[in-house]
Amino acid sequence: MTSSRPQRRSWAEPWKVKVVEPLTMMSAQERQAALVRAGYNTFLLKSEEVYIDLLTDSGTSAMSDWQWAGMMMGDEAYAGSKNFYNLEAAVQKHYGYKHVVPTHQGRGAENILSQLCIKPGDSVPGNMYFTTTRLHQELAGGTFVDVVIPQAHDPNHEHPFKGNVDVDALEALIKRVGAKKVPYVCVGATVNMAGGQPVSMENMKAVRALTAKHGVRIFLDATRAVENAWFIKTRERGYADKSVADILKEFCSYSDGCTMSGKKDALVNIGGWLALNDRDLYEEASNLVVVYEGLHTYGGMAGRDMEAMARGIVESVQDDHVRARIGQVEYLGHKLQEWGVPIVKPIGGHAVYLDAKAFYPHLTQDQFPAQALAAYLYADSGVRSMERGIVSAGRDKATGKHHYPKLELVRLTVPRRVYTQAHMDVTAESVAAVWDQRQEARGLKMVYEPKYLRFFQARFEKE
Ligand code: P70
Repeated sequence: MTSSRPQRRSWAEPWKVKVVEPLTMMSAQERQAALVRAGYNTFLLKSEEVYIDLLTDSGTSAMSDWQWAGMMMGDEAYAGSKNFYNLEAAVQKHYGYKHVVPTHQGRGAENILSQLCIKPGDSVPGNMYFTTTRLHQELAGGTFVDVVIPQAHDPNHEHPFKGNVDVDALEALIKRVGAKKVPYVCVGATVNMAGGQPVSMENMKAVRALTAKHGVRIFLDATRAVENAWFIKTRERGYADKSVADILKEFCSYSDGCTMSGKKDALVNIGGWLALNDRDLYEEASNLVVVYEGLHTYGGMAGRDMEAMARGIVESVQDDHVRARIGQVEYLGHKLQEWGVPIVKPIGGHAVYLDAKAFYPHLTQDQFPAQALAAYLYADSGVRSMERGIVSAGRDKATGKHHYPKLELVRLTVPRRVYTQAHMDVTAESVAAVWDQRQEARGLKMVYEPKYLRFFQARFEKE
């Protein structure tokens, strides 16, 4: 055996390609013009202007032939579609909750949960903020309180469960404001803004034990809970021989319900749900859903969308699927790590996060280093990524000043079952080229700032 032969057996995707979608490639000059037109905001690029689209894993996954076949089985009845009952059964079986309210996507569920549970003056603890989740909490009159462990804010810390809740900080909050002012704890698994970092089963149990003592509920943001289950399987003692499906169900059992964006783990282009164990709360939710989403048996989705999601859930909890999905993200991350490119460690479940502060130490956070890095990467190769730093963090609702998050990141988000290893190679090589040019990088200034979730539509110019 030659010494260069790797001592391992590789995994490969448990599927083969049946349909392809051609990509467009523009010249460097055309990309530069597109960037200026888009105000240096990757959200404002046209998808035709993008070569490899790593903006998000949300709604961008490829569906299987079984899901597409399910689309043909859409029962588009206004009320009581059979696809709803299939979806409800899939959520009950794999997530274990009693009641299911369908919504058009995750934020629809967040809106309903926030309106039902949060009163003005409440505090809502969570393991790091998520943009839409926090906004709905604030619009309902609540204040988000970050109770993630401090290691989550350090891109170099190798804690295996960086998404964990700081149980002492949570207890201190409950004691300080009183349990009546804490409507629920929102646990995100995995934690998107920390770099796709997981929560351990042990931590979830500890949060459950603490909140049970105080009569406080737990609602999970289950958007990437399947990927979280994979990390429990591979990193936590006692879970190596359990299936992702069993781990997911145990994890969810320590919560009272969940909000869900089906556009991620559940392998669909649109859809979500709110799941609840409490019958009374469910009745209120299924009443409120008709105001914002649609009847409680479709919630903004077509019957065919619900069928695709019901089938997507079944596929999503297969060990082989999750192994290949996270394996691809790790492939990209390891490559960058080997080349000395600063990324968030450990590598997350759905994305590799570039550390823009380490790329551009000569820029202050007010010069939007992550926004600039995403623009340089697009200019280099047409790879589209997303800013996850000061622009995403927005402004403090009381003072109106910028939040200054410790993490100033660019997210390379990998859609599920869409790109090949060669696409990952091209991406890594482009990131490395931008890394080599880091000293010449210039910052940006914001010239248009929308009021809500500014990162989606803000515009920038070169300084
Ligand atoms: C992303 C997407 C959506 C999301 C999430 C978590 C942990 C809830 C939601 C909302 C899309 C996105 C959303 C806001 C800003 C940027 C991107 N995340 N919880 O790309 O679900 O989009 O279905 O309403 O990650 O990370 P939905």
